[in-house]
Amino acid sequence: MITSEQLAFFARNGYLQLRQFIQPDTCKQLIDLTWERLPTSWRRDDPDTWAGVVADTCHTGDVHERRGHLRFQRGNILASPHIAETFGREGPVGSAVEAIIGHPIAPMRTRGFYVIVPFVDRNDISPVTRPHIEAHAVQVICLCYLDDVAPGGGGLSIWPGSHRDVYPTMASKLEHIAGPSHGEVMASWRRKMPIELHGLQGDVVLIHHRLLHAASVNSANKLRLGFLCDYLRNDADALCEQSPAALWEDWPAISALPEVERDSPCDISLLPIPSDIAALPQHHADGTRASTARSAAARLVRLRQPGDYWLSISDNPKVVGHPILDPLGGSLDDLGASVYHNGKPVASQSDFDFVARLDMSKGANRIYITDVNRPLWYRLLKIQMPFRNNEIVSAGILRSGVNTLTHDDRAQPRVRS
Ligand SMILES: O=C(O)CCC(=O)C(=O)O
Repeated sequence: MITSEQLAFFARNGYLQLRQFIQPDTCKQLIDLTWERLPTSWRRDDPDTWAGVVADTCHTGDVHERRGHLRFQRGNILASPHIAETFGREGPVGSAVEAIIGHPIAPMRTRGFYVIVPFVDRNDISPVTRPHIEAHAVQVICLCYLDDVAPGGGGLSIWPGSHRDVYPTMASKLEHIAGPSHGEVMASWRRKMPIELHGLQGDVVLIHHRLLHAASVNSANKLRLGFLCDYLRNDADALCEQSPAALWEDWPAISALPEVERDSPCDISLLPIPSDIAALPQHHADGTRASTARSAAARLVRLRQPGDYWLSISDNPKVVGHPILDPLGGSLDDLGASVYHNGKPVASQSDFDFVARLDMSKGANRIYITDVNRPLWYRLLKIQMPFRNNEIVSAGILRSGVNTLTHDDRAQPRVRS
């Protein structure tokens, strides 16, 4: 079902757009599921109602301060039979991904409904969103357009060809661990204008995991309605621990293409971002919570390394059983706790929860958590790959007053109040 021309296009450019690949009925069902998550005051036929403060999975904030980007990643999305049938391993999208990779895939991971609300009259904000690669392990990312996406209407921004430069800058094949040249390579691609993939209802955009991409700004008069999911090979855990070498080493279907098809230059050459656009901010500086939980999590991703110890303190009890470093709770300012490691104060590296790397000394380490005046939970994580299986070395509730956590390499930490 995937032709060798399509494989070669993916190899050169890092993406493939399968036009009208998903049935309109399925798209309509998924649109209905999206609307179940949008504010009840919003009306499908009235763009004037698409404004104000919205709570999505990432945080609660004014929709325009978030460049119109909303993500709904929880709830009954996984249970929807339309999603499993269409995007699951045996469905048309899962099969297309397996054909591109050329190796059995693991069960698909649903990311959820990604909505981009029209963002008008904001000429003082950059129309180009900063590109990224994912913070989590993934090999192929899928974005399905649930409705038509006109040019300028919130189509995915991509930097074709960037996968070839970015892949070798990583220290893991799949996890986000940056190697020494990563920052410089990212900076040079960030200076280029992306292209935007507009499309029709049912189009499926598949991208290589190291292709730079971004959610664009929607300047049309309708919502950009999308569904996102991720694919990995069934042996992804082992790949996470390996360092990248040749670009197509884990893509047997692409490796098997004749070199001339696989390795020809990218079809599109990108222009530099004009200086007047490059000078514009991504958000309004005032009134904008630039540090959303999502960007806090993205910052932590760039800092964690296998073997590190990280301490989190949160007002969300879920932190106790959660092996991923992301903050889960509220703003750091509201927590009120202070932390000392071997007598020295420790600052949080996130604006949400208290999250900090502890440079453990050999032998006994003492961590004091003081000024606890409300229910708070802590966890000490040891980072290991795959990152979703980080070791929870110790976790529990903190008592009011002073808590002492001890840790050394030979013993499990203990907490006393
Ligand atoms: O919604 C979109 O168009 C893209 C979302 C995206 O880039 C991402 O979350 O990785």
